[in-house]
Amino acid sequence: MSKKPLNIGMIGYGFMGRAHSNAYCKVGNFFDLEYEPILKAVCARNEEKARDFANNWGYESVETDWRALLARDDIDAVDICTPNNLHREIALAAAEAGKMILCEKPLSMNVEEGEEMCQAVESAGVPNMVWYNYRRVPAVTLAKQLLDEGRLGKIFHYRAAFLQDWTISAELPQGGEALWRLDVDAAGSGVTGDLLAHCIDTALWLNGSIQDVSAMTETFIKERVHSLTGEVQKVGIDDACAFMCRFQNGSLGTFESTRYARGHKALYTFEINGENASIAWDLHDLHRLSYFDHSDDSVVRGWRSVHVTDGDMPYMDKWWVPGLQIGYEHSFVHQVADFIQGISDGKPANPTFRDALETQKVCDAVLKSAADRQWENV
Ligand code: SOE
Repeated sequence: MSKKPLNIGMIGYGFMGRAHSNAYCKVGNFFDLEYEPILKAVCARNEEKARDFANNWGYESVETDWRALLARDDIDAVDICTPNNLHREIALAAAEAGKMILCEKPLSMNVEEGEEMCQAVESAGVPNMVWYNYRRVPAVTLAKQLLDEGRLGKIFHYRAAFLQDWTISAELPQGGEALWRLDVDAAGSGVTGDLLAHCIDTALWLNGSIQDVSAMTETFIKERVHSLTGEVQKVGIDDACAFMCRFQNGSLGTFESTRYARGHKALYTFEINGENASIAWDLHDLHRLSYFDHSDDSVVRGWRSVHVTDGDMPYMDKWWVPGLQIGYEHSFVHQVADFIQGISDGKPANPTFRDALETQKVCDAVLKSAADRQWENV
């Protein structure tokens, strides 16, 4: 069956631009879908770099102004891979132009912007999704299935951490192409929006709404040279953040994130403890799900390490043969596949902008709680 084209216009070409482009290239080879992504155009201010990116990934054309990209009739879906401070403006214009939108996480700089973005895509009626990719790691999707089947029983605890160590040096500048995540004007926040947002998105999906939070943040290095101005400027982002919370289902949550955990490059972990069973997952071993079932015979009871590679496990029938694992990049392929399937079914793939706004609300409450040193309702 010949597939219908889904013409993609990518804005930005950083690390996420690569991850998403790879997903568009691969999805049609592994998933049987009605639409095939076509890499129509990549857009970035630096034309030479955009052209190199286009040549490497096979984009047909290059734009240097995102408004020109949005004005094109041959673009169906816009992928926003820019720093966070551009998400809102581009998304509003893309919705007005009637384009489908795939937006990099976090949705926005804050809840107000996020609300506007939700209203824009909903009144335009355009399919929309935010790239919280870890939902589509098969072991994480399996955790969701086990929870939905009620295997854990009543949930008591949810704990998650996302640890990195790449900003420990005081010599590291802030701002500019590679380091915008350190610049509050471009990023909105530090680890809260960049890393904890992933943990919060997964938690809301697996364990339901969060009621209230009590948080602390720290900025360990108070001033850094700005890459663009060359001047020493105050650092406005949070370098580390920890918070506790109550979920609507009565369970307690503890979350921690930092870029100052020497030895950890990208250690995302979560553990859920229920009345009957517990689940744990670790990004460094992403194809495994740890599972403890209290109903096992006591003589063999213990933590199992489930190798999530069999054909009856989420997404795994699309890949190799049982026992052969997949990796980080596949979570993006799965997300594109679900997005395309959602277009065919008329059922939006999650997380939509509206779903991602819930994560934004928790992030804003966390930052406010830390600033005010008190519990904050979400
Ligand atoms: C930051 O280093 C980062 O690349 C995040 O921006 C991503 O969202 C996360 O998945 C990995 O770490």
